[in-house]
Amino acid sequence: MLEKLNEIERLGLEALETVRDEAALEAWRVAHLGRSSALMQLFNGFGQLSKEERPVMGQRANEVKKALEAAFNARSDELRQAALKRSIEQERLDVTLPGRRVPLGRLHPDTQILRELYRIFGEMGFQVYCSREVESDEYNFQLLNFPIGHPARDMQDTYFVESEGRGDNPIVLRTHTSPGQIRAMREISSRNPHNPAPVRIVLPGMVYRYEQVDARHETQFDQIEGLAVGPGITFSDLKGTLADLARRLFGQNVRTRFRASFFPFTEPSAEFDIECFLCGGKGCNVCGGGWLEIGGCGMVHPVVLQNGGYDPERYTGFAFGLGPQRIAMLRYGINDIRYFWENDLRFLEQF
Ligand code: FA5
Repeated sequence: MLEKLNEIERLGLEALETVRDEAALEAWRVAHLGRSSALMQLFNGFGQLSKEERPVMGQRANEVKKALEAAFNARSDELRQAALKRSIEQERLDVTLPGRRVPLGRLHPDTQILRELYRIFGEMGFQVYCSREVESDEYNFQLLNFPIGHPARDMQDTYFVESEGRGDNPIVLRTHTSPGQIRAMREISSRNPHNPAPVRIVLPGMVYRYEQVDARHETQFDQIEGLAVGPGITFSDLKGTLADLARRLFGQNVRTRFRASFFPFTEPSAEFDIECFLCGGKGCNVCGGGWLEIGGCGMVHPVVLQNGGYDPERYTGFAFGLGPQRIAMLRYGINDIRYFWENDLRFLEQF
């Protein structure tokens, strides 16, 4: 039996030499130290030994068991160390590699131009007033002196969102920022109806029209409305304000012009144009004839003043509605307005 024990020890230690990974090590443990291993079988057979033999064999069997366990633990440590070494070598962190660039966002060109407009108008004493994007027909048209069926509505053929049960006052996506004029005047005049405070505000925001889309027309675009109401405001104030705006945006030598026009809510009315920088005034597919229309403007119509709570006998005012995207087109040399909302990074990354 002693020989058998020596054999078990020798075979076990030899087999351990060939173990190269955790799975093989576990298989070795089951084969050489597990319940059905030759060694354990021997332990089970000790009952049949004589009294004299039992302690001698028992001692030797325990020595073999300890030797195999110690060899197992040592091999297990070696394998763990080897695995660690391998993973350190293979997954080495090279701290000298340049980091991955995190793409940074930036402000949309439309937001950039709007912020510049807020700054310029702020310096001129205008406050920013926010009005609603979903309007009623009453505010979008009627209170601005466009009665039902007025032909001037055709210029702003539009999106009505809810008509049922609302008679002559359907809900509409606003077609211009001008309804904000009424909302602002009503809000300010309601604070002191007999002696309302003067108004000097700009109203930015999205507007929506059913439009034939081309290089300078979109169906969704933004406007920035301006409104100044007070005693003694004249058309010269309007011209001076817009000409000054153009100089602050494009420099002292910018050429501007006012063309007579018609809006039901201003009288007299004009269009405000800036010489097209894209073609140098020669005429291109963006401007048409060398000038790009930037906005409409005029003196606030007496009916509109009245609808806003201002007595037209005591107050006058001017208003304008500009297209910030058209301004950005001239400013940044963008030759098609459709680029603005296409979300094409090749366009957006240029600003
Ligand atoms: C109006 O919307 C008037 N509410 C402006 C106004 C305000 C006049 C206050 C008098 C007093 P108009 O439709 O011309 O006017 O539009 C004004 C500006 O918005 C245009 O000059 C242009 O810069 C811009 N705009 C108009 N239609 C489009 C469009 N489809 N796409 C992009 N920009 C447009």
